[in-house]
Amino acid sequence: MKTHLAKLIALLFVFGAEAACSQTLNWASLSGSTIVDSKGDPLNTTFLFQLGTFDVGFMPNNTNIGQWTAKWHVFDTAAYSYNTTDLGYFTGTEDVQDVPAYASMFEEMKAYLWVRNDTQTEHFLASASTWTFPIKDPGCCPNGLVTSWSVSDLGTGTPIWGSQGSHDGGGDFTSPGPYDVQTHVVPEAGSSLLALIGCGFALLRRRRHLRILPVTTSFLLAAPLIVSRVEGETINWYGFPQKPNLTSTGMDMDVAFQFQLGMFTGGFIPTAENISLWTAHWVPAQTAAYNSTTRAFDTTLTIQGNTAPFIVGAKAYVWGRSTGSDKDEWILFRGTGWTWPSGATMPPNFHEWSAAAANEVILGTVNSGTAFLMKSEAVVSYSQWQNGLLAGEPLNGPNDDPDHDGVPNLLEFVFGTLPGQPGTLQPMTTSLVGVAGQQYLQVAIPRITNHLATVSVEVSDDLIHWQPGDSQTTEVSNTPQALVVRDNTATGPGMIRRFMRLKAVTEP
Ligand SMILES: [Ca+2]
Ligand SMILES: [Ca+2]
Repeated sequence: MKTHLAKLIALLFVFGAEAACSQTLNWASLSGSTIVDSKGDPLNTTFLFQLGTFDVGFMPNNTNIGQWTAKWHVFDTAAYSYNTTDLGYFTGTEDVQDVPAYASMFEEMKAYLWVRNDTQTEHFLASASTWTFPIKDPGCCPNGLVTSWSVSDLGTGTPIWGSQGSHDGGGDFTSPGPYDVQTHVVPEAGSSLLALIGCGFALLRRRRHLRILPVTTSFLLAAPLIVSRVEGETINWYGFPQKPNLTSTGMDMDVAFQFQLGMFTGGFIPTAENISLWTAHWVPAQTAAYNSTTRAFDTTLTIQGNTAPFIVGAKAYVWGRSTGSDKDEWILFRGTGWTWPSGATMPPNFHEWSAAAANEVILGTVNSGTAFLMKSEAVVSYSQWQNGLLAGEPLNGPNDDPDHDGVPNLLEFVFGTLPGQPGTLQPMTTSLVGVAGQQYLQVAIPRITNHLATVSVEVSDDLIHWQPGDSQTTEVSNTPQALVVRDNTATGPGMIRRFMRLKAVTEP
């Protein structure tokens, strides 16, 4: 009976889960732009490039710069790159469908590009006449059309702060351009005023002074962000720059890394064995760029409401990711106390969520007493695997079998075998197990957990009608070694026959 059942394990190959609808906004400078500060020096990595908008009715100008931070809503933070050959450029991509509170906060609002350093002494703020955040349409754009905004859209417009081309906006500068983007400094009088406002908050931020080096008095310029806000909670989430942060191969994390604070929807519990399902369940609240110089990410989120899934008490996670040509790098962690606060608490609280305090690490390594703080793990998509092991091979589709060993590429991917070298599939162990006096068919599937494919089991009693889902099968265990699934319908001598098949699904 066992042998018979084993032979009847069928394989079902399904490819190309329906493309999710997306409404993507790409915003960038041109490659090779001259992006400089008020002295004409290239911007360093302490500068933040953000696309966002301000509170309804607030018009930023050069007299109210002290209120900008409190009124600002971040749509997306860009990665910035600079080297002497290519000069500088920044680029950001965000799907409006993925931004929490998009409809209430951004829809039909004027979009601004705000460039500033971490001490808030240098700013560039501008908007082009065409930059209006689109209306969110959940059914929009299955063909993946992208809206692109560029610094060149600014045309002959004058920035609110800083300069572009020959157009000089607010603020002081010592090195006239023209440059593509130039930040300007806050004039002396304004700096004094901001520092004064900031003093009241110095105590609350004291711990931050301990971990950010070097400490300068100009840091106080950032404080109005908190002081002028009277409603809502604030979460400062960061990776403390004590130690190196490494990738799976032991390299330093670089600027391609991006960290998000967010949560998983629908009761989904992420594990290292279900990583292929994370993206579909993930809702980010905020994105932070990784600074490879300070080896840190550090940003602050203001909570002013509790729109689902960001309800009070929901578990928050930090997910760090980097995309490469042959593999991605992921790390996912949280602290036990990182639960979403109420946006209506008075007086507002201030939360510090540090990677160094993370004690629930789902993928990668964090704070394990080693010489590094964080270490990510490699994650491989089908297309990355295809580009590596099937380069130049025309039969590279998921159902193709270029090595004629009877194992289609998708299953070679799932089980980690070589698609260009004939071999056999990893054996799937089937057995009959006894539960409460009944016998049930069970299978152990030794799939590769860091390959982004979803593996599931369907059952049948006639090999014609197949039934999927939790009501039909029970996941006995899901470990790095194997996914073990048991049929929910009893079988055995004299009873109905039962069959199982494996279904593998992957994104292109
Ligand atoms: Ca094959
Ligand atoms: Ca093979």
